[in-house]
Amino acid sequence: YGLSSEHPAPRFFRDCTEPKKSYDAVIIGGGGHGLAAAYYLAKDYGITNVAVLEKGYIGGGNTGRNTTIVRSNYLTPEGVNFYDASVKLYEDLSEELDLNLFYSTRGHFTLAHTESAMRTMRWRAEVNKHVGVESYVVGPEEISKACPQLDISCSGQAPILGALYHAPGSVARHDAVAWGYAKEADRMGVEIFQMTEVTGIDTKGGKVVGVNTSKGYISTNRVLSAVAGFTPRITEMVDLQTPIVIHPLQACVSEPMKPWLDTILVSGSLHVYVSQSSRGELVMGSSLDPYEFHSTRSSLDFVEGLTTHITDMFPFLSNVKVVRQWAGMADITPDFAPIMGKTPLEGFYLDAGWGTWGFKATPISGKTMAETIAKDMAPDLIKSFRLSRFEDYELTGEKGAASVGH
Ligand code: FAD
Ligand code: PYC
Repeated sequence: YGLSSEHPAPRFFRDCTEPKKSYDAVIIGGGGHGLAAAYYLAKDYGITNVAVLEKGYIGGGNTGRNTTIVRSNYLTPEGVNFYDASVKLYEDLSEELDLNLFYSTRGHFTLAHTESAMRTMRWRAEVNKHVGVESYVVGPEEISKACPQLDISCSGQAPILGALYHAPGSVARHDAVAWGYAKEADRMGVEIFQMTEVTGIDTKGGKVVGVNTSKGYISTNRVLSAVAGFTPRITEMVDLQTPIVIHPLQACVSEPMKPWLDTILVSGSLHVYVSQSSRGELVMGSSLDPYEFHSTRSSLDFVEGLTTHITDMFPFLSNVKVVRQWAGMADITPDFAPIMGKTPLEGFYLDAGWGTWGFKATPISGKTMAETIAKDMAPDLIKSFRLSRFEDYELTGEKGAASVGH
C-alpha cells in the first residue's frame, strides 16, 4: 500500500481509475453512507474486496450540502435508539478516523410557538427520557439564558412558549466525515472510484450478478445502493418500487461573524434552523420545497422567506449578508423514516429514504448496512426501517421529529 518512494502513501485515498472485473461487494454512491458502509465492511467483517462507485466526487451529494445537525431527539423509541447509537459513534469518530471532524456539541433547542407544538415537545421529551436520551422541556427564561440574542417574541410574530432542549445536539464538518471514512476504508483495501457512474444492474434468476458502469462491467453478487436523492433512478434499474419522492431542500450561509451563537436553534413554526459553524458563518435552512423536483437549483424565494423569519428571531442580523445558497435532493418517505436493509432481489441492499435527516445517521447506517451485507440479515436496530413496512402498514412515524417543515 503505497509505501515505496515512487508510490508514497496518499494523504487521503488512492487515485483508483480502472475497476477490476469483479468485487465481493459494490457500493453505489460515495456519500457519507456509502463510504461508511465500505469502512465498516472492511473493519468489522474483513471484507475489503469492495468498490465504491461515485458518479461525481465523494461527498458532492447531500453529504456535502447538509446543515450538519446531529441529534437523537426523535419521536419513536425505534428512532431514538437508532439515532442515539449514531451520536455515540460520532462522539469518538474524529479519533477513530484520525481526522478532525470539528464535532462540536452545542445543545439543540426545538422552539415551540403554540400549545400544540408544546404538546409534541413534551411527548418527545418523555420518549427520549424513557430511552435514556437527555432531552427535556424548558421555558422561555432558559432559552433566553442560553441565547440572549434571541427575541423571544420573534418581533411579535410568533412568541416562543418553550422548547425541547436536547443536550447532545451537535454539528460537525460534513465533507470531513466523507473524507475520513474514505481515507480509512482505502487504507484497508477498499477501492474508491470517482467519476464512475452505475448505469445498470445485471440480475439472473432473482439475484444480482453485476453492474454496468461508465467504466465497464463489474461482476458482483452484492450491491448496496446508497444514493439518497438518486434512489428512484437506481431502483428503476431493478424494477423495485418504493414510496420515495424527491423534493429539493435548500440551505445557505451568512458571511462569517465572531462566535455568538452557541446553540442550535430550530423553529418548526417559522420554518427556520440555524447554527454557527466553526468558521463563523450562520448555517441556515428552512422547509422542503413543496413540489417534487429532481434538481439542485436554489431560489430567491427560499432565501427571502428564510431571512424574513431569521430577522424576526434576530432583528440585529438585518444587515448581515447571505454569501452562498444551494440545494440538495431529499429522498422523502411517507413516514419520515429511512428505508434500510434487504430487498426482494437477492444481493441488492437499500440504504435510502434519508430525506432531510440522514447526515446524523451516517455512522450507524454504515455500520448496520455493513452488517446486513456481511450476514445477509438486517440487525434488530434497523428492522423497523425495512422496505416491507409500507406493504404491512407498520410505519415508523417520525414526521413530528423531522426538524424541517413539510
Ligand atoms: P449523498 O451524500 O447524496 O451521496 C449519494 C451519492 O451517490 C452522491 O454523491 C451521488 O453523486 C452518488 N450517485 C448517485 N447516483 C449514482 C450512480 N448511478 N452511480 C454512482 N454514483 C451515484 N441531515 C441531518 O441529519 N442533519 C441536517 O442538518 C441535515 N440538513 C440537510 C440540509 C440540506 C440542505 C439537505 C439537502 C439535506 C440535509 N440533511 C440533513 C440530509 C442529509 O444531507 C442526507 O440524508 C445525507 O447526507 C445522505 O447521505 P448519503 O451518503 O446517503 O447521500
Ligand atoms: O434532521 O436535524 C435535522 C435537520 C436539520 C435540518 C435539516 N435536517
